[in-house]
Amino acid sequence: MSKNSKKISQKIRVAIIAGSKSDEHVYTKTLDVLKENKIPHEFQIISVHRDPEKLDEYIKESEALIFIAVAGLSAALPGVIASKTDKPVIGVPVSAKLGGLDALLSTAQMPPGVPVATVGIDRGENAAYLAIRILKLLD
Ligand code: AIR
Repeated sequence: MSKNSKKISQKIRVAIIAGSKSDEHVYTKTLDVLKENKIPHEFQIISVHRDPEKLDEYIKESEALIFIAVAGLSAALPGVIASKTDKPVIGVPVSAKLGGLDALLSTAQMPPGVPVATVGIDRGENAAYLAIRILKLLD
């Protein structure tokens, strides 16, 4: 492997954003799969409702190719990210209340033209597997 290609492969590929530390039981599944598969990634906790400016800045600055957004309750995070970037966004609804149905609908029911690829409730690992499948298209 040349020096240059090594550098490219180490670039951040996936950005994981969770709405709260309380989503840890879900986002650790995502992080574990990305680590196991040696996918360069970065992780942030940003609540879109509590800190929208920070989210804005982060999306603009991140060099990641894919965003994974993990949130419960009125889970606007994945949709807001999708409204601010053309990169693929994978949403993970968290079962904070109502068994996660609230977050599932918030995540999946996006308006036309602003897609969020939604995995199952608390299925953090599937978000990572989907991101890896998308990244494989680049190889
Ligand atoms: N949340 C945080 N900001 C906006 C939303 N939707 C979500 C978190 C978490 C739940 O609200 O993703 O699932 C509760 O967060 P907390 O911080 O009160 O424990």
